[in-house]
Amino acid sequence: MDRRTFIATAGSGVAFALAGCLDAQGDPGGDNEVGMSIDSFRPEELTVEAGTTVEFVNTSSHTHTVTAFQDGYPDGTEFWSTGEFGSEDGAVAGWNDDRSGGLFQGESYEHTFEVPGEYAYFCIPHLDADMVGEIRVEPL
Ligand SMILES: [Cu+2]
Repeated sequence: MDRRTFIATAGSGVAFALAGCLDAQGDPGGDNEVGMSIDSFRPEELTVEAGTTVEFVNTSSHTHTVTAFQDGYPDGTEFWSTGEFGSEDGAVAGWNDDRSGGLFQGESYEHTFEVPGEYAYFCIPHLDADMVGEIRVEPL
């Protein structure tokens, strides 16, 4: 198998795995995945090892965001969010302007957590419903 064939094969494998993540309950299908109901992250708390890429999958019919709290991530790491905003204020403004950062039904967002610590995040349109979550990253 030459390199190009290998890449094409690997790519289709990823797509297949993604489709397998979704189920009817709004729950994710894998260890390092967070699904979503209409107003909550599932699970709300997830513990992973440093260096893990977590996939946030919108398993609901509502549009959500995954947005770090401005004071909710360890020193030495950067703000993270759908839409790749640089701050919580920027993410909120983007959402209010034109729904930037919105994750629609079936879409997913990935973030890799390299530094141990606690990462608190929320969904901008559903903060009033207490749609918040936390990723706890443990040292290897
Ligand atoms: Cu939401």
